[in-house]
Amino acid sequence: MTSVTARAPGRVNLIGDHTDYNGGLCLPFAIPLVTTTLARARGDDRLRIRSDAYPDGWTGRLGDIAFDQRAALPDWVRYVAGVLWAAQEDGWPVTGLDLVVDSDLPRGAGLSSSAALECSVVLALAALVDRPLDPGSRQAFAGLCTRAETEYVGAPTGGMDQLVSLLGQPDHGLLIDFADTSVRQVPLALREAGLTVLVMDTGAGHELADADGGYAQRRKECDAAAASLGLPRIGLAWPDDLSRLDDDVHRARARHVVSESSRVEDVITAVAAGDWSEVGAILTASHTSLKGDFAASTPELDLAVATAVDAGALGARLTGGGFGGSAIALVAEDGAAVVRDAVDSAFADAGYEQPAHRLVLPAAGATLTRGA
Ligand code: GAF
Repeated sequence: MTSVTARAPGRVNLIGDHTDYNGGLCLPFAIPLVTTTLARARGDDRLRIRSDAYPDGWTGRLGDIAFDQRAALPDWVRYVAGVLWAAQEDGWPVTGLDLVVDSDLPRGAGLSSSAALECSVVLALAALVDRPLDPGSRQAFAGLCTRAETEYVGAPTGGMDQLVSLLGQPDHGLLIDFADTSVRQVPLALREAGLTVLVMDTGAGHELADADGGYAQRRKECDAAAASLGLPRIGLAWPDDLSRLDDDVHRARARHVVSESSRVEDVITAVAAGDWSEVGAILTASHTSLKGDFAASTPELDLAVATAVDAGALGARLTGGGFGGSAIALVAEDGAAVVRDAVDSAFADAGYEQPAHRLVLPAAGATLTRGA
């Protein structure tokens, strides 16, 4: 029986956080840590899902993943089942499947393990049902995965992670404009510039699917700010609209979103000019905005960012949703160890758990292999 293996990466967001669901700009890149799904079509309606990376495999029938049955599934299986559900909704001929999932992405680290899981499943499924796998199709698959996450799992996320997992390219960032969901590959010649990105996982897990959590609350605040201005999404506001927001909190959230999209544009300009010091300064300004106006940081993330910059990083910021997870620092290859050691010492002095560090460069998006 035909089997396929799909590998989908996690991501680092270089800049542009909490802009996707607000209709703004972001510039993430895929990283060389992946989730792998080995998939085989069955001749019946049984689903067998298992993993060494996740607890509690699950076996059932296609009927058991119906929308109103989803609460009975183990947490991580909902991300897999959500993709199968969304594919069925889109008219894909989904049959019974055997799925084996593995992953080297840490969960809760803000590196998009959920999107990598969804994207590995959707790519494997697409191959099994003979869908084309070109970039345009992949963009549609990202939308399908986002619906799985927002509607089936109930995590009110915005779509950046799925797009970059499916469309990322080595040595490129993916500029995404969520005003119209258009994408453009942006060369990021970090290697040639002798630079690399240090990911500092603070170990403080974040949970985007929590309906009462910070991420969901910020999304509501942004929606309320947009509604006050009569806009569909706050990322579509002009800077001079912000003074019309009477609510201080809404004005601060909106100021972050609008200024963050400008910072993405400024980073694109600085990258094109090869001005990496300027890129670093903009990353640090992004963190200040995420910490202050958006209140999405934590003491651990702030310490990682401040220490990295003091120790010679060109710039640093939290990456992804915040409220825990990881920060990134733009560092010279030969200065990375100094930055890492400084962050470790600062965490030890503060009594925080030691962060996990990784050096990453923009890597390939999801790939597919036919046969086991
Ligand atoms: C998380 C979400 F999944 C993304 O959609 C995005 O909103 C990000 O947080 C913040 O930029 O990764």
